[in-house]
Amino acid sequence: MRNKIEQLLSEIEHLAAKNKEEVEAIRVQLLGKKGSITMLFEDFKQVTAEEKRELGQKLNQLKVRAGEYINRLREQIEAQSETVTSLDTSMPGQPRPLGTRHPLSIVRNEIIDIFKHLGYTVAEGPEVEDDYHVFGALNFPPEHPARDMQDTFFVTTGDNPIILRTHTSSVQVRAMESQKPPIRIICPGRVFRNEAISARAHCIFHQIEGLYIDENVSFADMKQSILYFAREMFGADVQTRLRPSYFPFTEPSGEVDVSCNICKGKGCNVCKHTGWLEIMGCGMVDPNVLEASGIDSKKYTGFAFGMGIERIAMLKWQVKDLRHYFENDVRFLNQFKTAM
Ligand code: 2NM
Repeated sequence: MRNKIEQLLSEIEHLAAKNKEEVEAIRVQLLGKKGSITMLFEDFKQVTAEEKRELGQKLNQLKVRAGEYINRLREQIEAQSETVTSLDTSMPGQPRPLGTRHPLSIVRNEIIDIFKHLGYTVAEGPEVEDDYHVFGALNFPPEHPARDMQDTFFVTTGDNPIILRTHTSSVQVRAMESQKPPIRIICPGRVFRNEAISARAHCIFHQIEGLYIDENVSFADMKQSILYFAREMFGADVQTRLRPSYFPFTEPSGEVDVSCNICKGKGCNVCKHTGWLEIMGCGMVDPNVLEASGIDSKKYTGFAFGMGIERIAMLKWQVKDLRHYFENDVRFLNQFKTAM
């Protein structure tokens, strides 16, 4: 009898049924009037007194377990048939909330698209770089303040320390090292500067830099490319102006302003009553930079430019605080649903 109980206990673990009828058949087979467990209770009457206690416990356990298994099978089958019979194909679908593209991605894509029409291709490179590709190859003198710990995040120290790139020009250096002119690339990416976080500064931000090198590339070519970009980005009636500036890697260098699209040049808070908004820096690539990367500066000239994506997006949508871009508050992000 003990063996019979053990055998049934292990058998019920493997019980399976495809429908209600099969569950009922299993119930009858085990617990029905002539079921195998019911019959065991009959046999139990003949058990000797000293075995009664142990076998009685075992037998009750078997009965309870069998009941539980049968109930579980029945529930499974009912759950299956419920989902099938309650399927109403005429019901409207469950609305799934759509995500939004991040405003910085929207602006980045827009800028890339504009320059693609001028024949630029996208180039990317490492965010963790060596000092040489971020500063050395770009004509930064050894004591330049941008190399300072205050501005740059260091990963290692030493001769050619590993740092986080402070601009995407390092991608352009790598392109100049590995490609022959003509080179026409646009480099979007994250850059890192050791700044205190505020409404106007963040330690991580996004840049797009462009580079065009070929024979006879002129300052006029640069001006016209930038004007084309400004008109595509801010509208056909935008005005641009170029102010002289200084960067180690370009000579001459300039800063580009567009007419304020909020006050139309009359003067307002956003343009600080100047009527102009700065959008980028630019310049003719310094011959030292070309030569450092193995490009013959007697044969080739080029121009480069760089802009902050956060800044362009701020101008486009009048975003007042940089920190919105990094906090991922859906109340902010949802405002750009229609802009993608
Ligand atoms: C800027 C402004 C002016 C620039 C220069 C180069 C390179 F690699 F060709 F030398 N890349 N980007 C550049 C020039 C960037 O950003 C404000």
